[in-house]
Order: sequence, then C-alpha cells, then structure tokens
Amino acid sequence: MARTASDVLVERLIDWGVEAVFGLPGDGINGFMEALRKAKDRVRLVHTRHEEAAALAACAYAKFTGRLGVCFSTAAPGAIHLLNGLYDAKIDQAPVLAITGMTYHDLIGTHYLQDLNQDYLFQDVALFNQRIMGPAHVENAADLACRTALSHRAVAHLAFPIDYQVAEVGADRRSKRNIEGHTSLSYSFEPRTPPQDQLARAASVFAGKERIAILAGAGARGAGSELEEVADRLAAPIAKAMLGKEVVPDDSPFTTGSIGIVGTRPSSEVMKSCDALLIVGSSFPYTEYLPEPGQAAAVQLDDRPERIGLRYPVEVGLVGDAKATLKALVPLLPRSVDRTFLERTQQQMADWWKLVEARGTRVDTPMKPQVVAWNLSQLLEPDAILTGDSGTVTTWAGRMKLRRGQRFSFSGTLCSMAAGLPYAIGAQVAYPGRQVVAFTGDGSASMMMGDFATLVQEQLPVKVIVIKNNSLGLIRWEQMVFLGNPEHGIELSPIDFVKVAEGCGLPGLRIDDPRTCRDQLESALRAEGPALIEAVVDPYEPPLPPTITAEQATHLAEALARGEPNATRIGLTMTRNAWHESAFATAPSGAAKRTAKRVRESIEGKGRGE
Ligand SMILES: Cc1ncc(C[n+]2csc(CCOP(=O)(O)OP(=O)(O)O)c2C)c(N)n1
Ligand SMILES: [Mg+2]
Repeated sequence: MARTASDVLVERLIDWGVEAVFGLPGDGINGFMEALRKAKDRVRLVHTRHEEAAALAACAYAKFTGRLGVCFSTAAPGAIHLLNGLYDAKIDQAPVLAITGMTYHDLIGTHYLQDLNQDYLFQDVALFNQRIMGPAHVENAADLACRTALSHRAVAHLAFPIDYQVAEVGADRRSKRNIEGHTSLSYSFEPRTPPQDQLARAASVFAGKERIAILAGAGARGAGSELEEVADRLAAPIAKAMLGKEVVPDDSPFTTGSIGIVGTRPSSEVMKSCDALLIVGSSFPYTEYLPEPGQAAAVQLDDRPERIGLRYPVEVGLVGDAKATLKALVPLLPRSVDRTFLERTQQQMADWWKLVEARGTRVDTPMKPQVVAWNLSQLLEPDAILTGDSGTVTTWAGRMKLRRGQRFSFSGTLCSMAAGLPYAIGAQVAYPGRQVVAFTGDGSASMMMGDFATLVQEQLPVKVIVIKNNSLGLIRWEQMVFLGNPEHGIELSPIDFVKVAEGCGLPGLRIDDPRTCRDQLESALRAEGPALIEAVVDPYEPPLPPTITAEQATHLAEALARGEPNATRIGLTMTRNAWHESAFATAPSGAAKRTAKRVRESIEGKGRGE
C-alpha cells in the first residue's frame, strides 16, 4: 500500500519517542487516522469524548513526564475545542504538539465546509505553527514542531489539509532546495547553570540573614532533594506555589506547604517576616502573599531570563536549570547557625497539621469537604498521582498532605475548570501502573462528564472523586468576600453522578457520612478498574484563606446584609467553625471570631439592607 504523508508524520512522531496521542476523529483528520491505525501497535490512540479533554490530557502527560504530549482533532470545530487545553500548556509551559485537520488545500479560504484558517487561529497559542504543504514538507515541519515544543516547553501546531493527509509520498514535486533527509531527530538539551561568579554573588545575598524563606514553583520539580539541602543549609522554610506542590513532600521538615489563598498560615507568616527570599522556578501570581517589596533581599532562579524580577525585586537573578543550579549553589551558601526562624516555623506547621486533622475528622453532617481530602491523603498509595481542579476543591487539595513519591498537578495558571479528569487521563496513560486520582468539583465534573466513558473505553483505572456541593462553590465566596455581593447564578441543579458513572459503565459510590467516609473511600480506591466517588459535602463550608483581612470580613458582612439567601446557614457554619478551631494558633480563628460576630450582627440587622 502506498505510503502517505500521514504515514510519514506518524512514523516521525514515533521516531521522536511519541507513544500516545489523544484525540477524536472527524472527516477533517481521517487520513491521519488511517496512519494511526496502521501504526496502532507502536503508538496508542487515546480516544477522548471531547477535544478539550484530549488537549488537557496531552498537557498533563507532558507535565508529568517532561516528554512531548500530542493531541489531534478534526478541522475547525474540533480544533477550536482543543484551544483551552493548548492554552493551559502554553501558560504552564508544557511541551505539546497539536495536529489539526484542515480543509482541502485548494479550497482554503473559499467559505468551504469547516474552512477555517487554523494556523491563523493558533497564532497566539503556538510557538511553532505551520500548515503542511504536501508530503515532502512533513518531515521538515514535524521535526521543527517537536524540537520547538520540547526545547521551549511550548505548544507547536501542524495544520494538515485533508487531501495532503492522504497524498502519496513522491506524488508532490519536491522543490530543488528541499534535499531529502536534510532534517533529523537531533535534539540536544543541556541543563544550563549560571557562571560561578553569579552563583557566588547569589550566595552572598544570604550572608548574615536570619530569616530566609524559599518560594518554590513548578520549575523546581525534580530538584526537591537539592532544594531541601539548600533549605537545611540556610535554615529556610520552603513555601510552595500550588504548581510546585510535588517539589518537596508536605511531610518534609522544611516545607510550610502551599502558599496563597489556598495555602497555609505558616507560609503566609514566613513571607511576612523574612529578611531574605530565594525564589526557585515560580511565577506565583499572588504578590500580596510575598514579602513587601524592599522587605527581603531576594535571589531568583529561573530558566527564563525574562521572568527574573517578574513578581519581586531581586538582587541577583540566576538563569538556569533548577536542579543543576541548586547543586552548584549549595557549597557556596553560608550555613545558618541560628535556626530559630526555621524551628519556629516547624512548630507552627505542627499546629497547622493538627488543625488540618481537626477539620478533616469532623463528624458533623453535611460532611465537610475537608473530611474527604483528609481521608484521601491518608489512603493514597506511596506513588499515587493526584490531579486537582479549579474551585473550592483547589483549597481542599492544596492543603492535602502529599508524601514523598506522590505527585500532583492541575491547570495552575490558566486555572481552567474541568481539567482534573483529563489530567488524570494523561497521567494514567503515562504511568499505567500507578494509582491516579482526580479530585474535582461537581461544576467541573458536569463540564467533562462525557470523558467518564473514556476511562472505561481506554481501560484507565482512574478514580474520580467528585466533591458535590450543588454549586459553583468558589464563586459564591468570591461574590461575597471580594465584592460584598449576595451570591447570584452559582447554584447547580443536583446531578446524580453515581448514575451518570454507571451509565458510562464505571462503578459509582456515594459518600455522605463522615463516619463511613474512610472505609468507603478505601474500598473504592481498591477497585481494579476506574471508579467514581460522589462525596456529598456541606455547600456552606468556606474555603478560608490563611488569614482573613478586615476588608474581606466587611465584604462578607455586607453581602449577608444585602440579601444573601443562605445568610443564616453561612453565619451558623462560620460561628461553629470558629468555635471548633479556636484552640489552634494557625487557624484564622481570631479573625474568624471577629467575622462571625459581624456576620451575626448583620443577620440580625438584615432588614436594614437592600
Ligand atoms: C472554564 C472555566 N470557567 C469558569 C471558571 C471560573 N470558576 C472558577 S472555580 C468555579 C466553580 C467551580 O465549581 P465546582 O467545580 O463545583 O467546584 P467548587 O468551587 O464547588 O468546589 C468557576 C465557575 C474557570 N476557572 N474556568
Ligand atoms: Mg461545586
């Protein structure tokens, strides 16, 4: 059978080490499908139910492995569906290649069916973005696409006209200058380290400092042990941006866990009081959780020079690979003899974890979402991969205790809803032998329900935990706490996810009793294939930040007074929580008590509102 341009592309992808592609076919990509069919023993087709899931899964595959994630779609609508996942990859710097079908090469731009200039459309998202112009163009374009995506951790896109997909090799006229075989699979990547004098300058910033803090992000993944060595040397606690949650395990003596609104109180405290800061591989956006500009002498390590100084003024910027640079930096660092700052932080962390346990072992009903998170973190296998989502669920996941060897990621900077399940699909394809758990909200799950069936179809034993509060929970709190408005448009008519799961062919289990939560979770996690756990939780449990500002408390009180329909339930929940947590130094209980008082006052005087 004649060799087509699609065969060349698929062979080339295999040569580049691609083992799986995520997508769903259509008339605009069927020529490529045939090449995939012919190569099905060497490259896995992961058939998702939505192209967005395919792109997000490819992104997660790339994030978890560092290898190229590949997704594909038919022309126009399929390509448009890919975009959200591709933007996730662009923004979080994951190497992803998208292959999209495109209308017949000689009908482009003629208002033909599904005639969309996808290369124009993808111009912003893709760093490498080309139309394939015939069989002789495939290798050149594919090599550069793969090399660009990998070396820049970026998105590459190839738009492939339908007729060219099935064009026979040799049928097109190769131009004289396009010498056959002139491109290759060459790809060399050397982790960069800054020059020695720059390292010495960076190390000297920490001399004489007594309260050094470290902020670690996604760029520090794989450099955990070097980072712990630095932390030990400098007696410096490590606060982790959510994308860097897996950098060092939460049971490391050096970490204060997550930072930011979803983070821990000790992370906030170290940033508030540090006199020096080391930022490693992080563009953590919430600058209000960093030291005040001018407060700390800072060093930033990033492999993107343009990101040095992005969020905090730095004295020395180190441009390089995190692992290699930290390794070179360690011997130059002054050894902090005074370990008071670290030890005080460790005491606070002990209190924090007790608080997390207290929240996670409450037996009141409706069940607190933290109970599910707490039990899950106890039950996860030592090498489990956890994927998160956007919502109040981000807070519950952010405060889970990840142990050494476990991994975590989510759509971090784009913060897209509904990424949890596709991320789990990508992770499970990459690591078939590991336990993979998606921790998602009911709003997100309802956006991505079709891909429950992907778990069955593709035999991926992913466990999906849906935190069901019948609302877009995070938005309720944002409307009230950030703007002082009563909630609006955030309720969700309840979905029976157990039935949906069963309808898709996977077992479903409902948990609504905190007393049986652990046992039920345990049995669901033990299931051989995929399973869905619907955890019915208290919709009024606030995702409390580490500390509550006066402005936030005022806004909440205003919202309640202005006609928040669930004011009484919210008031009661917050009062009860403040009482439960009053013994913990790291709870925002001082502030929570104040808030509860204002809430009570505003409920009593509610009639005076709008
Ligand atoms: C695609 C997308 N749409 C909207 C948002 C804004 N958003 C962030 S969280 C959220 C609510 C998520 O609801 P759910 O999944 O039920 O989680 P919960 O907050 O209830 O835990 C929304 C609408 C977003 N981040 N992404
Ligand atoms: Mg919800």
